[in-house]
Amino acid sequence: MILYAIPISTYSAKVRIALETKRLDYRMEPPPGGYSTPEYMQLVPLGTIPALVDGDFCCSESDVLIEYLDETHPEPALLYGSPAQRAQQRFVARYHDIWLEPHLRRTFAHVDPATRDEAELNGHLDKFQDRIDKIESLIDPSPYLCGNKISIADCAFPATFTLAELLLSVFDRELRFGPKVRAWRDVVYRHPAVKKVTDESRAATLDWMNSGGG
Ligand SMILES: N[C@@H](CCC(=O)N[C@@H](CS)C(=O)NCC(=O)O)C(=O)O
Repeated sequence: MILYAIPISTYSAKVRIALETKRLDYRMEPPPGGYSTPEYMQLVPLGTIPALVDGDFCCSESDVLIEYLDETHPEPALLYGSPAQRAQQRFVARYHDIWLEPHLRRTFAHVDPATRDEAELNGHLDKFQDRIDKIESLIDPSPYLCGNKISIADCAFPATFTLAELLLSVFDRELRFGPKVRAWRDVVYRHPAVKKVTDESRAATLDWMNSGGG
């Protein structure tokens, strides 16, 4: 399989955690021509990473890819338990993508102090922190977010929090995590697939930041 991805991409890290958890063979390649280019959009119409190629199959959208991997390679399952448990796992995964991560993404435009709008930046940072606080009422880690094993729910948050910690230090802010998220973080970053992928994405992000973030 080929995963079109780059090491600093948090959504790519999310799918890599699934691939590594399932111990699948894959090759990570940068999107041909770069993401959102006409060349890449011939392969992946939305132009986003990650995208997965598996024989004739070529698709994007991280949750779709994880569900595809779960159907084609069921063990270990990343959606498991009763329909209600699986719905909760999808819900928490979706909470990350729709309600939490976009507020972090909106801060990217303010990394350069020369073009920073402090009021707008603070609004995004406050909202991102609110959405982290909200997680406390959505989960009951046991010890993973939705059960006793890693699931689709656990795949996206690790790289987003790693990036957030690096980025917020640039803005002189600190992330605050509630007790449930802290307990989950103590466990999840020790999971071999999560550790491997987040160690690599942290190193790549630091290189990118030290090189001026261009
Ligand atoms: N909803 C998408 C989001 C993926 C995404 O935003 N990827 C970023 C890189 S982390 C990207 O490709 N950005 C390029 C663009 O938005 O054109 C998913 O879950 O895969």
